[in-house]
Amino acid sequence: MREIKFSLVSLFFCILVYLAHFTCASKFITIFMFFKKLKDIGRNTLKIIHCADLHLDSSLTANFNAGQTKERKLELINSFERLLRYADENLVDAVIIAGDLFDKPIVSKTTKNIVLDGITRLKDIDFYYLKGNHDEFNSLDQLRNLPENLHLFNNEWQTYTAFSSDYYDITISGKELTSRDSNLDLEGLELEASDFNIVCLHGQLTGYESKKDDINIPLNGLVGKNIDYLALGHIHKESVGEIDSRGIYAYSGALEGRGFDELGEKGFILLNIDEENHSFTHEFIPFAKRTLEEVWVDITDAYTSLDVIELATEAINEANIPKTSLIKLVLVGEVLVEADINENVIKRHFENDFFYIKIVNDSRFKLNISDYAHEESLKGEFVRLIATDKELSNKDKMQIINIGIKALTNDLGKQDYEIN
Ligand SMILES: [Mn+2]
Repeated sequence: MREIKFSLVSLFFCILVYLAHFTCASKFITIFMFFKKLKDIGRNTLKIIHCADLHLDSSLTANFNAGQTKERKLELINSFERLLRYADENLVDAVIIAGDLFDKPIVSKTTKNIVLDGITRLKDIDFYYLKGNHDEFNSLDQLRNLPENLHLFNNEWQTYTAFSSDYYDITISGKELTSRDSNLDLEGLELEASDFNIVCLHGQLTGYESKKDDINIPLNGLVGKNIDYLALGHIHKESVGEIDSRGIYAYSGALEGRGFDELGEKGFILLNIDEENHSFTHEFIPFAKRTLEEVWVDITDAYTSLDVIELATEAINEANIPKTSLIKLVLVGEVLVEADINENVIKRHFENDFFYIKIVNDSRFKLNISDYAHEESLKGEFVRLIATDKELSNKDKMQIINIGIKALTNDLGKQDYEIN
């Protein structure tokens, strides 16, 4: 609908230019404001982005080298910049940031400026930013000259009338839950049944597996509150579910994955609200510059590092992983104790193919205890001693034997320990 709006606006602009010859500046402004309001007539779809958990200025120290950390930090900021460009180019009307825009209380000057400057430049888009547990304390609140199109929340319920149509209002409400005050106080949330109501919160919906220190949002408390869309932040994986017969909740997930506990596509949710019939659609838009992927490789029967490289290449190709990704290669299966598998060689092989690769060797040694029944060696003695122990569980026996054999065959070098 914004296309129609633009053609209308350009037509009116021509008239305005013509009128400007005849009118004084103040009248010109009045007429301009009139046409600015007029442009809202005739449109019937509103586009709203729901994003969360951008964690700008995250330290990202785990696993990366210094160069990768610096690059990835810049990419997180760049993704926010890209999101602003997307909103502008796709004629989005509002952006909801459901918490954890920043990773820490202290935000770099550059990051703060990019956020504020970026929002200021998009005057036609309203930003609704609710703080999360990571950015509960940040300096935006203390700034005097916040952009006019940036709307904040606090620890009391606050409802903004984001848009008004001939039919009803579209409201955006929120309450910041903090470590000091995590009481949802649902009695303070009153929404008109006739409006289209969006509620924004940052925390853990109960029903999810929750950590001890999490800020919980009991889903059953939100039933019957006239919520159409609950825009949530805190869980970094996108998910959507039902609140009641009227509304749905959604976690947009993070905009970029930062560690191997945040695998797969990351992005935001785009809402299209049809003003005329009070309906809306929601769509997950994958947006991350890079994704983190986990690839499991069964290396059973591999004997050398090159065997593993061959198997891993197959698995990576099959998973169709882009070169921009960060990969965790998990080696599983059972290998012979005599096999020589060097993780550094494998890592180096793939290092230039991807942004980052991590090798986790979860494979186990293959061992047939009966093979050692008659072996006259320290190894044989050791295996028999552990295998016949009556106190140890089978699992423990295998582990002890694996470690012992590894020590005897690899770490103790090429010395001959055979008993004569
Ligand atoms: Mn959070």
